[in-house]
Amino acid sequence: MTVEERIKTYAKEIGVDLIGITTAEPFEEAYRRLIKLERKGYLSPWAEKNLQKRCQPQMLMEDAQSLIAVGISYLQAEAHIDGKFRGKLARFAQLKDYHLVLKEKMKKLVSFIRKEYPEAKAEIFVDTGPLIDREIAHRAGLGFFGKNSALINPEYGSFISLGEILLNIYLKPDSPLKIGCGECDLCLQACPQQAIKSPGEILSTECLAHYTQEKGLLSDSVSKSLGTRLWGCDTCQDICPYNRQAITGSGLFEPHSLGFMPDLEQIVNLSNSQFRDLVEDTVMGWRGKTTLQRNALIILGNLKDPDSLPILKTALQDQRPVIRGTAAWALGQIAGPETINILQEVKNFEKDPRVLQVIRTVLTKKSN
Ligand code: B12
Ligand code: SF4
Ligand code: SF4
Repeated sequence: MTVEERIKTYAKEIGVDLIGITTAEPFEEAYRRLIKLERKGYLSPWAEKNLQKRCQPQMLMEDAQSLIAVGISYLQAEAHIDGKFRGKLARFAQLKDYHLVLKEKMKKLVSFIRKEYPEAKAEIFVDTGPLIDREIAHRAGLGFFGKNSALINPEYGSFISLGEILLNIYLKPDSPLKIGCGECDLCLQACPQQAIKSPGEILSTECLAHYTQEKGLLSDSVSKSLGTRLWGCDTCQDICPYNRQAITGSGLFEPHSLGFMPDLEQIVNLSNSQFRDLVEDTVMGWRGKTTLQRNALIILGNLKDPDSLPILKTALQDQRPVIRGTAAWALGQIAGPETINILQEVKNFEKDPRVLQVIRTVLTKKSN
């Protein structure tokens, strides 16, 4: 067995579903694509701003020679959960934080590599690093770029989390796959925000996955578009034929304690210590409690069920303007004179101009 074969065999033994190797040469085509997308204003505010750093691994390790790309499938059976007020989590949010799982597996891989190359330098990246995970995975042969911009593996589909190891040793590179979406354009049609502007080009700040993580009050139209999404959006992946026939992986990711479809009342009432215990080891932890609770209130508005009035009334008394404003918006979605009376009353003592604006808009709409 060659050293590359030994590394790949070991990776499979520890549960890594996909592994491939590429060089640490600059990603020149990706750089040109990023410049074009930056000019169009499509890039995410949360990704590394220095586009050269994103595409030149040697800016991160001067003598870098190779990149090992890994992918772990998070496709699992989704159990249906009964209960009135439930929110939908995108698949990556249904399980414990993938960053931790991938990093642990890649650390094991680095230890394995160091048995062969004791002096090897290695840097591990998952998601939050400057490099473009999908580009590395693509060049290392893990999959192709879908028109929804996801990295799709022909067997595992696109519900795979990606990470990479940057190394200063030479490993024989793999080749990219030579397949694509063909004539299909189901994801472009399915996107509720029309955020997929053309194949592979996402206006990231219009994507619902972005909005579920964006802080602050959300607009009326975005709030409605969120539907029952509590965190993330899988619409352009759920519709993809490659995911319908995808195989599941080694099942490394464990579900977290909030369940597949969290109880919205529980989310709205989370104390700080409950948030720490239940949410911080998930991908929903990084934006803090308020953003998650705001999303839960939006869903209650979209569900339009008068039984949620007590939850919304309590939220109107919250100290945080984002929570009060979103509760007011949600109340506005529920028909009936009671909601108007509640909002008329709070209007008299509300001091925050943004919350007052929401209340006035709701009351104006209701009186027309
Ligand atoms: C910022 C970010 C976001 C932003 C912007 C996403 C975007 N598409 O621009 C927001 C918050 C919206 C987001 C959403 C999601 N994200 Co995100 N995100 C990132 C992050 C941190 C940077 C991505 C980035 O730079 N985007 C800019 C664009 C231009 O680059 P790109 O999306 O990577 O696409 C490149 C290639 O795929 C290629 N390309 C894409 N399509 C095509 C088509 C053709 C024809 C060609 C030639 C090339 C090509 O060009 C791009 C630039 O080189 C990466 C982690 C990382 N460090 O890379 C995760 C990452 C891309 N996200 C991931 C996931 C899982 C998601 C969500 C599915 C989460 C969810 N369920 O809500 C959604 C999917 C939305 C979507 N359709 O892309 C995974 C993707 C895994 C996979 N199998 O593809 C990543 C890799 C995290 C990880 N390590 O696992 N994300
Ligand atoms: S994740 Fe949702 S909102 Fe974002 S591009 Fe895909 S379908 Fe559109
Ligand atoms: S839905 Fe169709 S066009 Fe979109 S990524 Fe999947 S195969 Fe490609």
